[in-house]
Amino acid sequence: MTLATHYDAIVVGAGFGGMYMLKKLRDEQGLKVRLFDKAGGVGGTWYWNRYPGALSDTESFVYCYSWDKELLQEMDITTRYVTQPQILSYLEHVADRYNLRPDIQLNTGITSAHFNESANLWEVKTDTGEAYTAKFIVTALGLLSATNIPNIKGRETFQGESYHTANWPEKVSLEGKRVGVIGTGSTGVQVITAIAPKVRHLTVFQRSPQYSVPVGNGPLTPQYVEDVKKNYHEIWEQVKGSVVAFGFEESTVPAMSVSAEERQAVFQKAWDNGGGFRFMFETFCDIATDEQANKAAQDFIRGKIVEIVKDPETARKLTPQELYAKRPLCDSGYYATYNRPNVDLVDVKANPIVEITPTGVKTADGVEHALDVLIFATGFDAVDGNYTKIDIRGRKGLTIQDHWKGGPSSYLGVTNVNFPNMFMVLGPNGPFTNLPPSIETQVEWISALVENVNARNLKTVEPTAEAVASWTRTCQEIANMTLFSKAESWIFGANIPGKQNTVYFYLAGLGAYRQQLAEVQSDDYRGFQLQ
Ligand code: FAD
Ligand code: NA7
Repeated sequence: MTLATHYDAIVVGAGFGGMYMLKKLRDEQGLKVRLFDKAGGVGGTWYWNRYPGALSDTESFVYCYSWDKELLQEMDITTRYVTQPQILSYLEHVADRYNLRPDIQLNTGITSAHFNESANLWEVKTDTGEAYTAKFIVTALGLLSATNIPNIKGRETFQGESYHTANWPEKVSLEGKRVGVIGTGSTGVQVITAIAPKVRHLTVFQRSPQYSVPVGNGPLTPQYVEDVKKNYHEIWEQVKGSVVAFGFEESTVPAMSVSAEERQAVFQKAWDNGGGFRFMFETFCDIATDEQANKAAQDFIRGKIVEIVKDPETARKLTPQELYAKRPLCDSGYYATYNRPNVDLVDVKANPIVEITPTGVKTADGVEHALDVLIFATGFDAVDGNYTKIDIRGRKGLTIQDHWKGGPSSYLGVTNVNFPNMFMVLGPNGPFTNLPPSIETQVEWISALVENVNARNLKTVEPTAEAVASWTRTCQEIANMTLFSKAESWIFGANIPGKQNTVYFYLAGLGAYRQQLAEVQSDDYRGFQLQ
């Protein structure tokens, strides 16, 4: 029997979260740390999602780490948004800049993590047959990372090429091919818009139509970039005190407090400027909370769809009638894509997919849509999806699946009762924001807690059951104040058949979240059992 190698801390996931966690624990606390990722490279989301059109819809200047002041000054910001290859190369640069790679083990999936109560250690196993122990484990598994491929009859029989957008191979040629895309979420909107001009024919299988506004991408002036770099300190202060952390001030004006003409002008300005979160949160303060305000935004976007899409029947199919309360989308000409002669839209709510055949997709009307390539832009088993794939066991062998059978829970989005010394980056009921600043917030807070535990020579830290229950209740109460809880999307687990439709986020914003963390810390880690 070979003895398990011991580390002070094991980190899982080499995205924004895991890499910063490795740096903090190794370089600032001098711990012996090993980071594992099943991917063949660093980057997390941006390693996996290489589909055409993949772009962060957070603006470039705030889709990065804020902690490396020199890197912020060195960054080559040229366009308003950053593409997948740019973000991947940024994260690869971070791995090199901080010499993280020697402590990162790629192509290694964590299959189990069991807490040994007598030794107060995590026992970790990998899909490469290795065994490790560690005092701490930090799971930075990604909240949009476990892919969702719907179980459509005949899926395995398809003889053409088939890809999920989040598992996109290095080189795929779509030129001259008949391509089908299932899914019209954020990813579907991006991939559809990007590939339509290249493929011979594109068939889009749409289950739910989407509200989307222009992204407004384009080159930035040197003056703009200079101003950003000069003001980075203030920018991050604003971001970290704001709600959605997207780098703009959220509006404080209720939509119905202004005249219809003014409202229209505000929406038009936001439409012309671009950005999904800006449209939802910078225009008025109550689009996500008030039905009337929400309807005003819906009506505006519906009006745009009719204006843009030439064929009335296609426009009708593309027009959502539901609340505007999913993650707000933005695009580079999505609706206009349907004016192209090589693009067809199939409404699979009215005309469901009955099966995937060796040569295409068959719908209920009996039509077989012939395809060379089938793309699944069908999203993710979000938030807890990667957790429940691992055999994680806490005290008394409690599995994470059993622990979360009433719905995923946490204290502060980072810890769980019965799972001592385990910390989650972007775990259930963490903030719903532009994510790098939230990730940083959590990593820094976890790092401080680990330091505290070690400085006091403690064995374990875990929250109380009451603290977890209270945080879950708080998240539920906040969610109920928003319209997001009334829409069916991954934000509430509604996209996966059989998944708990419940709260998965703390929706009060990053500023409020940071305040909660700071209070808990200054109150000697209120809600935690330190032993
Ligand atoms: P990830 O980057 O998801 O990394 C998790 C890593 O964990 C992965 O590499 C995975 O391989 C690894 N892993 C998981 N399970 C295991 C296991 N068992 N063993 C070993 N390794 C494992 N956020 C924004 O704020 N703004 C945006 O505009 C935005 N756009 C996005 C667009 C797309 C297409 C997607 C998919 C996500 C987007 N996001 C966006 C969210 C994005 O996921 C986060 O911003 C951020 O990249 C998450 O970083 P992370 O380190 O937490 O997780
Ligand atoms: P999303 O937003 O979950 O979108 C997935 C899409 O796939 C959505 O249109 C779904 O329709 C559709 N879908 C899922 N299952 C099916 C089946 N069985 N049949 C037809 N259509 C289906 O995932 P994305 O990847 O686009 O975006 C997720 C986040 O990643 C995004 O918010 C960014 O933050 C990055 P539905 O709407 O459920 O009817």
